[in-house]
Amino acid sequence: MTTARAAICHGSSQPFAIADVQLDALRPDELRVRIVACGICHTDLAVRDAQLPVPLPIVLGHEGAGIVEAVGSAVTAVKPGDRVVMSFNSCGHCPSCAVDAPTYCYEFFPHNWSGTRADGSPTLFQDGQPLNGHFFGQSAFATHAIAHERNVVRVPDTMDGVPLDILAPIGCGLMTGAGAVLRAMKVRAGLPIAIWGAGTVGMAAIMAAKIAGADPIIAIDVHESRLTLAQELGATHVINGKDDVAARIRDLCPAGLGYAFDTTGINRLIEQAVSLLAPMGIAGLVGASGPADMVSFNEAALMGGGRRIMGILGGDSDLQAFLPELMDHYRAGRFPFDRLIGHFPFDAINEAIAASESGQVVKPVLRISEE
Ligand code: CXF
Ligand code: ZN
Repeated sequence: MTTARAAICHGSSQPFAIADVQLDALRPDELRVRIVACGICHTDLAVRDAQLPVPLPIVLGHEGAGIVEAVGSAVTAVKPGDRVVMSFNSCGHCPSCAVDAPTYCYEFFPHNWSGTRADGSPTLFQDGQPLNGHFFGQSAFATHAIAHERNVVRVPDTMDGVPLDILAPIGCGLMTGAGAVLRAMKVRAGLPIAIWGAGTVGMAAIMAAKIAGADPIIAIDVHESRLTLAQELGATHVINGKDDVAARIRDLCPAGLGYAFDTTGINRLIEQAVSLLAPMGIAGLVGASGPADMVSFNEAALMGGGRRIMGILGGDSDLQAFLPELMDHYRAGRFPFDRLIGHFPFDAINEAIAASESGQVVKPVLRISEE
């Protein structure tokens, strides 16, 4: 067993507490990563707040980056010493995985949210007792994590010199926003897009919309500081959500939107987004609303105009192909997501969460060990 320091989440009533834990021995298809940095995502906080069916207490963290320390006998894709970024896990053999759409893995829950390996065995222990972990096949709020070939991506040598504490968050909200634009909706040059919500996912969508050549690129948020940053990252127009958003969009795009992208999950805004589509327009939905919520839309307009509503998870990302593509965009200056990051020491995990919740930092990243 390997000893690690990990931040344990006991629920919303207590701060995360850093403690010693033990990692199980590696199985043939697993690898151990020494974590250098890990981003904090709203999904971590949704688990803390018991909004997702993930068992507590648990070691969270699903935007880890680090150095491979050891590999099981069946692992061939990476070797000790490799720099890797981590993302969600998947089974590799269901109908979705078979068409390289692993975000829709039929076995997503056991591989990511069960608190154990997919077969139910624990990867973490504390004082000899099993501890929930293996969150997104990693649990990277820790100095070390057990991961899999399918949820780690070797950082290409072209990225030498780009630190892991910048690359860490690439495998979640950033790929979700960019993948929604580039992979799912396949945004075409010259068509208008509006993006509701300028957090990590929305900002990634704005940068990707600029890469795709969308025009205009309209960002909507209620925080002026985010609208300013959105403009710096590629938004051609910004609208404060407190204003009359629909009227402003109709002014800017009288024929309607080619793409309406909602990252908020607020039903009123989803309905607004759908109502503003041009013929053949696509409404991409990535924000999570309540599990029992319903939205409504006008069927005749949707059908008659060939409009589409598309639910998108994880930007339809195929990790091994898409994360290196995003890293290339970063290196070329087209995807400057480092502008969103605020760094915190591992011990300051609770301060980092507070900075995210107050809106002060778009993407907090914990520095866990030296690269
Ligand atoms: C996930 C959901 C499943 C695919 C990757 C991204 N969201 C995490 O916060
Ligand atoms: Zn996430």
